[in-house]
Amino acid sequence: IFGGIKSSPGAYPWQVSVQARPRGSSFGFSHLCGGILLKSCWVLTAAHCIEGNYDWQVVMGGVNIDKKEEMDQTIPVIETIVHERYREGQALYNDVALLKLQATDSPYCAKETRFVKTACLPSQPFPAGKECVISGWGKTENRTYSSHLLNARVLLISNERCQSPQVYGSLLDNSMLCAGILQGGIDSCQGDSGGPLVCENDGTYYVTGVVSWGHGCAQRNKPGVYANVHTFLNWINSKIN
Ligand code: 4AZ
Repeated sequence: IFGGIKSSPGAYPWQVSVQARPRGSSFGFSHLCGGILLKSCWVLTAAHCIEGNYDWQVVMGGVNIDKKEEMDQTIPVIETIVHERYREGQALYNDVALLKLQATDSPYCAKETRFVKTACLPSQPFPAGKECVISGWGKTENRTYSSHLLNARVLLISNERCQSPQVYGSLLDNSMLCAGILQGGIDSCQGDSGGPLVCENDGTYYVTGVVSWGHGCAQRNKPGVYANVHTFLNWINSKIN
């Protein structure tokens, strides 16, 4: 996150760290992407995160990914589901995937605590200009990953504006959503991918976007691009219900 501030424990309780290690190896897991807890046993992330022959796990509850914290819950992933029409081209199309977690205390996987809670799926899209929040452990303006979970406020940008030639032109399709600050300075970045863009309404937070791509990070006229969760509701519900 560029232009962010440190998050307090429990402020973004749906945030997860998606971690990988080469399949079958005895290496430790390392943070690869963010993710979003939708249900006790389901995490939403970006499809481009789920590539290669890896074992996967998710860690949630804590704010520091470099040390073990009391509120951490670490859960193995038992199945990865990448969107059937995910495609990597000039842009990332249908960049969503679901991770099914291992039940620890059947039927529960993640246990709800002060530090771990699910985010809601939106029933309506939010309007352009709405102030929403991004969070993650990705690269910052110091060009290093952050060990502490950071967050930043960004504005939703209309697709009409984001499809203008000075911004992303025809790279943008309707399953994508832009958010940021067109002047630059505040954005998601590498390592935040798969993580949440959430918008609040009446005290409830709704997952509006999944960090997907952008040209660089926090550059003028190059806002972050997010998978537009509203357009994937049927896909998500068909997998998790
Ligand atoms: C990346 O490389 C990446 N500024 C993620 C988000 C953004 C750009 C790049 C958005 O994973």
